Amino acid sequence: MPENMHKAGFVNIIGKPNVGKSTLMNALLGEKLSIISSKAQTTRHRILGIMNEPEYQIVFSDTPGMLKPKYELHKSMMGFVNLSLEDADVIVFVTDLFENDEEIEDIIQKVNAAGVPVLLIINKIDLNKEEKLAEVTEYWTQKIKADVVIPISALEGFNLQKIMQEILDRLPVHPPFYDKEELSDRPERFFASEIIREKIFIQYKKEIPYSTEVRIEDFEETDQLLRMRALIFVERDSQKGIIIGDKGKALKRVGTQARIEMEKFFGKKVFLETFVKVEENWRKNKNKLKKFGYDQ
Ligand code: GDP
Ligand code: K
Ligand code: MG
Repeated sequence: MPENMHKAGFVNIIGKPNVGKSTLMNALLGEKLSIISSKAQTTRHRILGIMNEPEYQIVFSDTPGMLKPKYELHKSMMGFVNLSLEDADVIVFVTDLFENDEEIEDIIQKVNAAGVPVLLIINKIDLNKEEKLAEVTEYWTQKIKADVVIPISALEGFNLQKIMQEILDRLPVHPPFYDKEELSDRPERFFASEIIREKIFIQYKKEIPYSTEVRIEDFEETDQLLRMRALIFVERDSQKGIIIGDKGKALKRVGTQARIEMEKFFGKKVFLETFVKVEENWRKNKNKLKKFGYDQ
């Protein structure tokens, strides 16, 4: 194809916590890049997922759910959301059948003022096929100035082709932004730490997932094997015991589940060691956040 016909752009997925943003990005890419759990605030970073075809390159971003910041980590998370409003060529605003605009009125204003096309996605229609959709569509079309409204099920893959078509129709003619082999801008060790965080989000209750951060050290790769040490940081000494669990069983389960998923993701054997450390109140401390890569 002629080079001056190639399309490329940034398609940024935003919305409230738990509406299915990460599930949608993974489903569009056919690749699990973003971690998913039933708990709000699972996604903490902006995560790029790059879709490469001969004729186009779509750079998707998954973002943390929009919320009113309650501590420093939230501020950094909302920084990622705001940034993604600034560089978008297309905004994919996701909601579901149950959400309202509480707490996000000002971000909605920014979405409407962004000056780029907005696709309004109503997710989870597998949960309630017909009845609620008209009412929810009516509600959101009054809030969001959208080009088009698309009801979908990210979980069941319903109407994803429609999203792709609407994106491609609006994608600018532009050379690729990234190497066309790239799937993301993140190093492998980032995905390793995210996989561990997902298992922690799924396994532990209350404050534990929110108080936890994961760092990967000594990441070594050979043809057959990936070897790494994971440091799991918690905010207080008492949380350390909870993470480790009786006779170390809880931590062992996290390690095993993470290893199995990493072996699928990286396509090779993984040797994973886990250590738990206390980093007091890291979520509220700017310098500690910076150290963990939240420098937004
Ligand atoms: P995010 O916080 O917006 O990124 O949402 P996630 O992708 O982490 O999903 C939050 C929860 O909603 C998870 O339990 C998903 O399995 C679930 N979910 C996502 N999409 C759908 C959907 O289309 N239908 C149903 N029933 N559940 C979904
Ligand atoms: K979630
Ligand atoms: Mg998410």
